Amino acid sequence: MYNKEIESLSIEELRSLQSERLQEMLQRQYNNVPFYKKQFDEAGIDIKKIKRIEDIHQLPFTKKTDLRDNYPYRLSAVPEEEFARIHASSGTTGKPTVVTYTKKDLDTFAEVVARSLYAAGARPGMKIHNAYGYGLFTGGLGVHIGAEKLGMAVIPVSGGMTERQLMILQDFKPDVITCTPSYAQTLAERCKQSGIDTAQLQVKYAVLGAEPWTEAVRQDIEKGLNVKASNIYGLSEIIGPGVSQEDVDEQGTGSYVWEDHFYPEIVDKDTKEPLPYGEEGVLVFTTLTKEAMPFCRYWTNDICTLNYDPNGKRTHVKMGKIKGRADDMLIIRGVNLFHTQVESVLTDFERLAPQYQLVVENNGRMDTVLVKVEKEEAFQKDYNALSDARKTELDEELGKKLVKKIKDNVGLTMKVEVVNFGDIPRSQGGKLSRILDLRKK
Ligand code: DLL
Repeated sequence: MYNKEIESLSIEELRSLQSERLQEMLQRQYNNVPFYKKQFDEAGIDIKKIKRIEDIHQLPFTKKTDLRDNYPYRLSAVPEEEFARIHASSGTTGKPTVVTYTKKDLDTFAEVVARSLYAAGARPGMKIHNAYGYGLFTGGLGVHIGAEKLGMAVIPVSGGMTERQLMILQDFKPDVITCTPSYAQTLAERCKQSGIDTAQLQVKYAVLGAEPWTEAVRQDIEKGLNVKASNIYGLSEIIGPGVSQEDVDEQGTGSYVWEDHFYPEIVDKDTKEPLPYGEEGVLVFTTLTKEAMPFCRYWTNDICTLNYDPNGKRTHVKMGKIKGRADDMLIIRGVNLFHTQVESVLTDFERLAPQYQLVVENNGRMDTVLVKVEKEEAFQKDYNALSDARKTELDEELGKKLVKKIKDNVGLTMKVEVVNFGDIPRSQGGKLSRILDLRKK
C-alpha cells in the first residue's frame, strides 16, 4: 500500500474522519460561496446540525448545470490569487466546465494518483508512459504529478501520434503505460501491425480509464500489449483521475474509492434516494478536503454499484465498473441500453474483436440498433482466402449467434453486421465514442 495508515483505517475511523471533514467542507462552502449559502438557506438546512457523514442524505445535490451557471469561477471557495491550477473539461456544446485547485488540492491530487498507481502495480523507480492528453484535460497532468510523487520517472508523451508512441514504448522502456482503454487497443493493434514483439517490451502494467470498458476489452489489451490492466476512474469536478482505482491483484472486484477524500453514494436516478451497497444507481461524490472547489453530493451521472469487499487489501469501499453515463443511456423500444452491455457480450466470440459501434436509427416506425462488429485479425486472414459464398455463410452464422446472445443478455433484438478488421473507427489518443446516433433529435 502506498499510504497504509489511511488505506487500512477501520470503518469507524473512516466514518469519524469523514464526519469531521464534511463539517469543515460545509463551512467552507457556506462561508465562501454565495451559491451554496443561498442553496442551504433556501432548503432550510443548518449546516451546523450536519454532524455525521451518515446525515449527508439531507443535503442538496450539485449538478453539472450549477458549474455552467456559475462559469467560470463562481463556485470557487477561495480568492483567485490562491488558485494554483485551472483545468476544464470540454463540453460537447457551449462552454467547458472549469475546475480550480489550490496548492493543497494539487497535493491531494498527487496523493490519490500515487495511491492509485501503486495499487495498479507501479513502484518508485519505474518509468511511466503517460499517453493521457496534457492540457486542460485533467488526465495528463493529473497522472503526471501522482507518478512523480510516487517516485516514478514520467515520460509525458500525451495522446496521439501513434508511431511515436510505439518508438517510445520500445526505446524508452517504460514499465507502466497509462491511457484510455480504447487507445490501449489502438496501440496493441499497431504494435502487431508493425511487427513489434510485445513480450520484448518492458511494459508490465496498464492503468486505464476515462471511459467505460469491460472485461472483453481488458482481455484484448492484456493479450495485445502483454500487460496486467487495471481501472482508474475519476472526473474533473471531483479532482481528475484517481478518485478510485482497481488493485491489480484484485482484478474484476471493483475499484477502491479513496474515501478519506471523496465520499461516495449511490442514489436512485429517479427518486434520488440513497441505495444500499450492491444496488445500481447514480454515483454521487462529496469532496471532503478540496479547498478551491468543494462539491457537496455532486451528481456524476455515472451508473454503477458500491460494494464493500471483506477480502480486499484495503478498507475503503469499491465501486463496480461504470456501465455508462445516465445521459448516454439509449432507450430503445422502451428498454434501457448502455453500449457496455453489448461490449460484454463480445467476450465469448473468438472470431470477433471487441471493436464495435452501435448505429442507432429510426426507420419511421421505431428505433433500431445495428451492431457493427469486426472480425478478429487472425480470423480475417483465413476469411480472406475463402470463396464469396463461404464468406457470406460465415458472416451470417456469426451474426446469428451474436443476435441471439445479445437478445438473451440485453433483452433487445438488434441487427448485427460483421465487418472487416479495421473498418470501425479507432481511438486516435483519447476517449472513443462507440455510439453513432442517426436519429433526428
Ligand atoms: O476523464 C478523468 C480521468 C482521466 C479519469 C484519466 C481516468 C483517467 P473528465 O474528462 O471530467 O475526467 O470525465 C469524467 O469520464 O464522469 C465518467 O463518465 C468517465 N470516466 C472516467 N473514468 C472512467 C472509468 C476524466 N474508469 C467522466 N470508467 C466520468 C468509466 C470513466 N468511465
